[in-house]
Amino acid sequence: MIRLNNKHNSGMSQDPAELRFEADLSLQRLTPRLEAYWDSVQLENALRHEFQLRLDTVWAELFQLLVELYGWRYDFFYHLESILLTAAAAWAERPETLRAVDRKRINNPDWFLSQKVVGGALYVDLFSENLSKLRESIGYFQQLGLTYLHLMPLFAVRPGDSDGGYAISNYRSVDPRLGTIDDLRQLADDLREAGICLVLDFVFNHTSDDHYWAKQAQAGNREYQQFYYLFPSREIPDQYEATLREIFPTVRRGNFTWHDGMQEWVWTTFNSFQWDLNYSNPAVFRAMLEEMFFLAQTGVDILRLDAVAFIWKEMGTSCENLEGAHKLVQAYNRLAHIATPGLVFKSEAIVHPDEVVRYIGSNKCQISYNPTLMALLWESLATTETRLLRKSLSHRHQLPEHTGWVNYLRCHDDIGWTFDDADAAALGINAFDHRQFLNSFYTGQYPGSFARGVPFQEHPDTGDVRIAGTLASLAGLEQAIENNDKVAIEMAVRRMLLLQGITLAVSGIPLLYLGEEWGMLNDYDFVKDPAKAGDTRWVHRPKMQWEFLESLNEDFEEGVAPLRRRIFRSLQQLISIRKTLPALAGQDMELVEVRNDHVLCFVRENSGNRLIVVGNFSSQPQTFAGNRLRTGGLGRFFEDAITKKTHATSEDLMLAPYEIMWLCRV
Ligand code: OTU
Repeated sequence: MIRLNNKHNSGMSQDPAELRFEADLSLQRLTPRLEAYWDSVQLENALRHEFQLRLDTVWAELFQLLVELYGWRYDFFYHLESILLTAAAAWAERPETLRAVDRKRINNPDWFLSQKVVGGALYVDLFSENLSKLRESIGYFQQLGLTYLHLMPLFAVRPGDSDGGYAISNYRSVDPRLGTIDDLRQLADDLREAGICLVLDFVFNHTSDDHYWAKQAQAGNREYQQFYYLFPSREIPDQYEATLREIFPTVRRGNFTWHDGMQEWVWTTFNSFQWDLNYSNPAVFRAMLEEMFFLAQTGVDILRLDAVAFIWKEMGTSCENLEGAHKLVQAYNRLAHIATPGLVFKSEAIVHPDEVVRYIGSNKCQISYNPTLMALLWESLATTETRLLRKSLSHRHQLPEHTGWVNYLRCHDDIGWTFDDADAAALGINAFDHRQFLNSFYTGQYPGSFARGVPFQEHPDTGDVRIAGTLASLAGLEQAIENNDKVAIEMAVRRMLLLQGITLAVSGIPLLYLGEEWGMLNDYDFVKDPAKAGDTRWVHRPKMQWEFLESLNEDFEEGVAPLRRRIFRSLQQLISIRKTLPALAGQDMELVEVRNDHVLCFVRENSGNRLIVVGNFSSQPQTFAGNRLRTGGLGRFFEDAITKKTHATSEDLMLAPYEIMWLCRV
């Protein structure tokens, strides 16, 4: 049945019926192995049965994916068996509290689309020093209204520069400066108790150069050398290089790093100390599956698939967004569905919008960052117009069932202008020139710009650049405070709240980058730390200023305290209002045409509830005829859920500079 074959032609048939037959047969062959494993761990029958039900539903799909990825290998069935037994072990070892979560989520796969879900992201060390101190902040997260917490990578890392934790030397131990695995488990439990789910990164494109596997490779161990992409001469790297992009061109030109000890070129897409894993080797797939399950068992609810676009490589391609990458994600998803079914994947693919959506699906990544919305919100602020934003939303926002966007304004990374050139061209906008303008605007060079951004990874040849900076600094607060300009401060705060008001109301999960709630500014001191100085993204990763929180309940009216208080209170209020509005749950969202290019208007609908969002992206008041909102179906009178003011469709609707309204039927 299995024909001997080569890499380009898997041993198994592509004919669906025959493949199905092969899948059934292989499962039959593996069943005694599975039974023997269950017996060895004395797993009770009910649990075996639950696993089996899920296995039966996804096996054919999983089998096909693995055949397509690895079916050409002589040892395919050995790997298939070990992958299945890895999943079985994960289910057998799954803590009962997590199995309970699994069962709830199987019955409610849309749980993350509730309007009650609101996310936040932070660095443990910068926010609260360590994990045990972070537990003391659970009350703070609740006060703000968070129900989803993304902790930036907190695992053991190489000394010195570790790319903010993204160069992991051991996925099973926490960075000793932050705590232990037990602290992490304890935190996950406490968060769950508090109704907050835990999000951690699955950094699976690369390991640190001091990970055990990398060290073994350096010591000459052939088995582990095959975990990475190593080349003795420039010949092959040069051939790949011909079609590769450079992601961190100021770190090193090209995608390969020479290793003196091994006398080999190592594939390093990001920093030179981040070694790309070789997923064409099924041993890597299985090894990382084990690491994934280990993370899941600590109580992680959502795994952020870091740098997912890069995990599969093929000569002559960009080695980004390849079919192989999609198959790997899908195979991991199916295995998680069998063994840790409550676990949700979040895609981190900051790539062209057509490619971003391809990672999203209930059998791939259920949720995904929305880099296009993020970039276009900033674009709208710079141009004061919402044309490109609306163009993009009109045909790009709708997602498949049981999936959702993660909508954010800032994160720990840079801003890249990832809109579609054709969307821009359709509006008469030249994409190249427009990106130049946006870069000039957000680095504060463009005349009249309010922004204080910093360039990141300027490409020496193409001049291409991305933007670093905090929400507040990019929205004008830094400049305004420096100039002690009250009007400019007011405008900056309004811009921030306008953007927050949009991400809290479009369909999906809103995700704050903590610090935003206080309007924290750029921190230029990162250059003093040699491990950070070379990476300008640190400018927007400031240390939490707890004195802001202390000033929350004091009532002095001088200095910056009242301003910080206002920013915090306003955001906190928007979040709590969001949670009361069932129209903001689910996926339904439609643009409303109001014939004013400075305005964004859309309607949200969910089980009979409706809400219209209107936002003014200009520094001037804007007006449009109220009856334009009738298509939104609100009736003749409606109320702004934020200010509680009523309006009538028979009158003009007046929006103050940067004003946002959430309009509901009265
Ligand atoms: C991710 O981002 C992380 O978010 C970064 O913090 C890491 O440095 C990096 O991976 C390596 O682990 O290049 O500038 O096109 O934009 O995956 C950020 C996708 C990054 C990349 C994205 C990557």
